[in-house]
Amino acid sequence: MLRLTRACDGPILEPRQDVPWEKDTVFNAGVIHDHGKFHMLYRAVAHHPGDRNRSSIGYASSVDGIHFDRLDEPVLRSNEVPEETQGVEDPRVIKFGDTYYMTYTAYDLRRCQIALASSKDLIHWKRHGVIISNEAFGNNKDAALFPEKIRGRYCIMHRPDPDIYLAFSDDLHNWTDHVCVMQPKFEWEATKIGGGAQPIKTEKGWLMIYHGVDKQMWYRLGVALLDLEDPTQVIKRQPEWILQPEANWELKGDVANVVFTCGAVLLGRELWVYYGAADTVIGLAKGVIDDFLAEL
Ligand code: BMA
Repeated sequence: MLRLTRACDGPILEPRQDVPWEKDTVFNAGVIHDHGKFHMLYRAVAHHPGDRNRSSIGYASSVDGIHFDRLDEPVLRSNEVPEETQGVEDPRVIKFGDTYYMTYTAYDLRRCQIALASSKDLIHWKRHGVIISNEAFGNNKDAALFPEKIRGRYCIMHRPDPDIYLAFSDDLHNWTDHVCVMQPKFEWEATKIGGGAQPIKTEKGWLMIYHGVDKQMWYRLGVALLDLEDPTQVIKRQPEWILQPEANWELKGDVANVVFTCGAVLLGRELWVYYGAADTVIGLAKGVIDDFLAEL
């Protein structure tokens, strides 16, 4: 059975109390390894008494993947466009050519929708607006682009509650051929499942690390392998979770009992999975890709 191993005793990123927009929590980070560095886009929240939380997205970078340097200002703020009045959440990042693309949840209190932004340097982002609106699918979250075209088209995963869907596009804006690929199946994911890290290409298929929510609202991570040529086909899905809240900082925080990933990196044969813990801090867990491929 596959399990991830925690890389450190504690979180690798915690809120900076002296930085107003991220003074209370940092979590759910998209991560990409490029030009010899780890690049992290993370969700940050400052609590405002009497008001609802609003999330921003910050940028951090690191040479060793554990010690990150952060910017003083967020790279994407809430409330700059009507669809994002209540926040920008849960970024996932990939790169096509020389351009980085970030999918994230645009939240305006009434709706959660899938939005897209692009950047040449991971710091200056251009908004492309909502790309999967809630008109067709209701509240939607957990979108991640595949880092390569599939049979000539872009591919995205998204999560109309409670299932994981894939969709296809010629231009990253108009998405068609939506198909449900995974539904809740096991007890640890009985309430809902959703995409996690950006899909990772391996020789045997697309490795998908996703999250599952049980009836008690515990968030755990699971793993599945999707067909390389046709990722709507699930090759295998491990019945057991690969990471669950166990450490104190995963069990206690803004939202108790949560591990939630938006980004993973394949470094040689090691899989590095970054995850939000209790919606408050960021942790790192690792696995060996050969173990995953042998099992899946
Ligand atoms: C989900 C998302 C995540 C969050 C999780 C647990 O619906 O909003 O951002 O980590 O809930 O609160």
